Amino acid sequence: DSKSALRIDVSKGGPGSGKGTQCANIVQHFGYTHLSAGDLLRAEIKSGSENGTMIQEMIKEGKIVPSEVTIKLLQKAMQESGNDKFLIDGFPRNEENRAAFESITKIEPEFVLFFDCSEEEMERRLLNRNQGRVDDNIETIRKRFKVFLESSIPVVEYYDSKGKVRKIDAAKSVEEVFEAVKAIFTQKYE
Ligand code: UP5
Ligand code: MG
Repeated sequence: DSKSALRIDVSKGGPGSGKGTQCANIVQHFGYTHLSAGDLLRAEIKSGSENGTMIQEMIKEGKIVPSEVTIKLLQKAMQESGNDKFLIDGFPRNEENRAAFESITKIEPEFVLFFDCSEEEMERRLLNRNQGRVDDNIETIRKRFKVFLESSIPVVEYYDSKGKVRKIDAAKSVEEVFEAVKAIFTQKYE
């Protein structure tokens, strides 16, 4: 069916590992549509939707928003883009997210970029970001790290067992990390 013609890659990595920064670079070079689940959820809060308050509370606590909410936003953004190549950033965050997305959309990622970075460095980046995110305070950051280890790492392990994970050392400079990312995408298209 038409859905199986869609191709997605997934960008994973802890809070502040540089997913958003690198995805912005990737779309410019490789023609993907970048879908940040976190950005879509934050836009939903701003739009004043009925789910907004619930989403805001969950983000403040570093918790994972129910799958059906996030998946609906992703599907809508995919349809509206008119593209057939997507880079999904920061989703799926737990096994339930992953299974629900695959069963609803029938899409599996071609590969998964994993931005590997120490907590120390991620914490430094998040505390320096200064963009007014409600979750960029030390209390919420600690909760985000805990959820990442407990819920998101198992998703990376699942994809790794399928040979889909491409791990990148994300502790280097933005330029150096992008060189490593480019090598992966270039190989993919060869
Ligand atoms: N920076 C980037 N790269 C750098 C480098 N190489 N060297 C030095 N500095 C670097 O980068 C973070 C900061 O570091 C920036 O200031 C950047 O300039 C600098 P960024 O690219 O923004 O990192 P990213 O990994 O995207 O960090 P982000 O904070 O967005 O990650 P999270 O995974 O925490 O946030 P997200 O927006 O995905 O999710 C937020 C919340 O939404 C979640 O905690 C959760 O509550 C909710 N959510 C769901 O419930 N479900 C979802 O599916 C998705 C989100
Ligand atoms: Mg991000």
